[in-house]
Amino acid sequence: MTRIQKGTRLSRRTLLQGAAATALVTCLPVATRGAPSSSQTVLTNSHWGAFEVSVENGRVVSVTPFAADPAPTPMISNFPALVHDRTRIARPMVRQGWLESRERADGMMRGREPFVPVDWETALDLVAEEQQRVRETAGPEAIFAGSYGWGSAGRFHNAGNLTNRLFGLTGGYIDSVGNYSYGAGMTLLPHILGSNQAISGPLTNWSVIAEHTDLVLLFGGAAFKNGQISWGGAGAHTTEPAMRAAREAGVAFVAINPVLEDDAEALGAEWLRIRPNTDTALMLALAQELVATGRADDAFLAQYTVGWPSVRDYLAGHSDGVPKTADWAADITDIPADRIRGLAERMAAQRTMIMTSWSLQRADHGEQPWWATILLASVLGQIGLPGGGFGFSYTSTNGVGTQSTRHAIPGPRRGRNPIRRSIPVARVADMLLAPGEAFQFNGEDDTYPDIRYIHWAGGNPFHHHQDLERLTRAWAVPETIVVQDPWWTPTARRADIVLPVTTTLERNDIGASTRDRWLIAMKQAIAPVGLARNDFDILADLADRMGVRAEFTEDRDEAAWLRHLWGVGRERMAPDGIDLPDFDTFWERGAFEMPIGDAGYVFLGDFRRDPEGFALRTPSGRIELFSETIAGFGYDDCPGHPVWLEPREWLGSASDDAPLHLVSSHPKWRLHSQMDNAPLAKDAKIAGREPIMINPDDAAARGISAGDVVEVSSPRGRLLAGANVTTRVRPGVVVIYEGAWVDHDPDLGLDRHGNPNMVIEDRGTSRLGQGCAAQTCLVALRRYEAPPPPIAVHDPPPLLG
Ligand code: PGD
Repeated sequence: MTRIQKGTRLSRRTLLQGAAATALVTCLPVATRGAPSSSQTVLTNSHWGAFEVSVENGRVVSVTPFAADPAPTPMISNFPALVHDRTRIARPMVRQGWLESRERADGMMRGREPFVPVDWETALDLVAEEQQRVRETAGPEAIFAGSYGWGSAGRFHNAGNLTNRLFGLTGGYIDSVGNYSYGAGMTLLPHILGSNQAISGPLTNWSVIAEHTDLVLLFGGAAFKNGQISWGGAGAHTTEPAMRAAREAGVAFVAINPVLEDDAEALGAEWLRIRPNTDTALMLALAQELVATGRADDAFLAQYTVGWPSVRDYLAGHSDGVPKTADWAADITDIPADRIRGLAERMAAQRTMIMTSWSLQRADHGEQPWWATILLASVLGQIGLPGGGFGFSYTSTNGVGTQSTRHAIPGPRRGRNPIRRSIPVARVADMLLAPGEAFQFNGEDDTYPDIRYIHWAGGNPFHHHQDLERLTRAWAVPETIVVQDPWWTPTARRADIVLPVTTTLERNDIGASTRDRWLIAMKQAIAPVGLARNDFDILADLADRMGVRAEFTEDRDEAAWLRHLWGVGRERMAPDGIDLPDFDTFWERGAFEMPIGDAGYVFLGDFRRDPEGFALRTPSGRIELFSETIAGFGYDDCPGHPVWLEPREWLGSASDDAPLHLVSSHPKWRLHSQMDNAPLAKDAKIAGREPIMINPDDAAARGISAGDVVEVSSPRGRLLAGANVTTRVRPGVVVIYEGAWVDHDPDLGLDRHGNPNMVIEDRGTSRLGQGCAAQTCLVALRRYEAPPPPIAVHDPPPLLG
């Protein structure tokens, strides 16, 4: 190990010798180190839920769902193959060109050059040296460690947090704020409701909905598939059973969605085949219909909201000359006006719950459908009543509205970032391409920093970011990029230094999600695969080189951290009457079930009962239908109250060049890009590519049959996908689930595999939220006539040696 001193630089000769000496090892198949020879079964937890892992001779051979899980996902069956897949990174690697030329290497060659295997000492010396060099020559503001991504479950081994912790201790870094899931919504809601509880919960319990609600409006549709996933883990998948129970109790559902998912049928939902990105217009028209027919709850609006007169004028058309009538919305949404009027009548006559998905705000002006949801619910006046009102997360992730007791097991503190500077997370390519350029975000003005070094752990921007060709150009800008990941993802392939990480089955942790009532001892099942190491150990050894090991580790190893974090959580939860066992007892038992919490919980019930005592943390203390704060920002793309603004791309502006709207929802068979290299996702491919759902009318017009390879294009780029011709998608709309590993063919200039972000524009939702706007995209579609090129992305990249 080399302790990095000012100006230290490893010679190229030393590095290449190290590489040559280790090259032989990388030619061997990925194997486990020190794997137990006997069979064993251990319990663990994951974003896909808890399960038991059976191990034989050091290999994971099968998994069994956690006994208490009422609806486990089939995706856990991927683990045996996934953990030992050939795309595991066997050992640390350095891009050839970077090894030869270091910061002068051509950034556009990232992802196109072979890798040179090196040993851990060499790799970590290089990383530490690069950080030091950049810090000394360009300052901490040239380091981006705002690494974003789902990583894996476990309170301790949280790759992103640990990365932030190290870089905070070594002088600071540019961070990112917000997320791709609900970046626009989470910026908006504090202005309107005073908090993000409408996203993070607790929300009105499903048992209350089953008892009191007559009608559930699902803006964004029903999505059991999204309920398979829970950030941090799930001992119990509760969303699907809760929705089915509500259905059995007589609740009626209306799914407002361009796509008919299986679950909408299971719920007997009426399907309103709305045009994508037009829900705001429908919501405004429903509100106006309630007003025009005398059904608006004026007393609720007067007592619990501010700004209603301005919004009422806008709905009536007094402020812009356009009354937001059912006929007006019918032209925009393609939902007949009498159905809109009928729906408004039903809503007012019954106890109605409005559930709006995260995906709706992941669009141009994505703040508007969420603000309009709150407006519509306010006009209806049922907010805070059992089974009435609204919520934003019910159909987007597991466990919302099924329990409200929250664990308090912390992770290691992220710590302070001395330079306190960040960008909105989805603006990463703008930052890299335009250093010094001004941007606006939630009332603040700032400029983008000049980034020379990127450290990414636990995320896959070459899946999650929009306009991947543009990201490729942006990614070429920094001098050095380091990626920590277990697999050769598209992002790992585009790094200069790749550090291989263990999966959750190769380490110990505590599994706990705020949306789940189970705390799970995540026990190591197998030895690390290849030379993989835990993120914590990698970063601790880097901390050593940077002279901050003691501050980073607090003199604890994995075992000591788990004991410590459990102890802190135990102390924090005791005053709430939650009696956690001591750590040893928990670890031996393997799982702890938290009390269920308030099954009768009603979101904003307290506020309704006592609006002064439970005033919202907004400037007015009430629901802000008009926000002076937001109006004061002066953003024409997000004015002071909810409005219909034409998206920059939508079916209302479709042309012959781009006649179809591409929706890229979350997949049924993987989590984002995780498990794309596993059996379920691979089985779902069509002609080896990600499926694209096409309506039979659109397919026939283009001579496309089921199973064909098709090309999807936009001004941003091109991709190939496999045709799934189905009436489950409305005409004019095509659907590709996000997450296929991009497989760019530089000669053909297209993605061979079907990542929708190849063709989606990279622009924020508005200057308020600057969120990811992936659901706004028009494309062209044609049958691909040439012989389809083979897919290479599920093979490891070329290695030297
Ligand atoms: P994941 O595939 O979960 O996607 O984007 P995100 O980057 O979070 O990536 C997690 C990465 O962490 C994987 O590469 C995985 O291998 C790695 N990993 C897993 N465990 C570990 C670990 O222990 N240590 C380390 N170092 N790495 C680990 C998700 C993002 O995509 C999100 S949240 C949303 S909501 C967006 N949704 C859409 C969308 O709807 N449509 C489009 N077109 N695009 C989207 N992108 C966004």
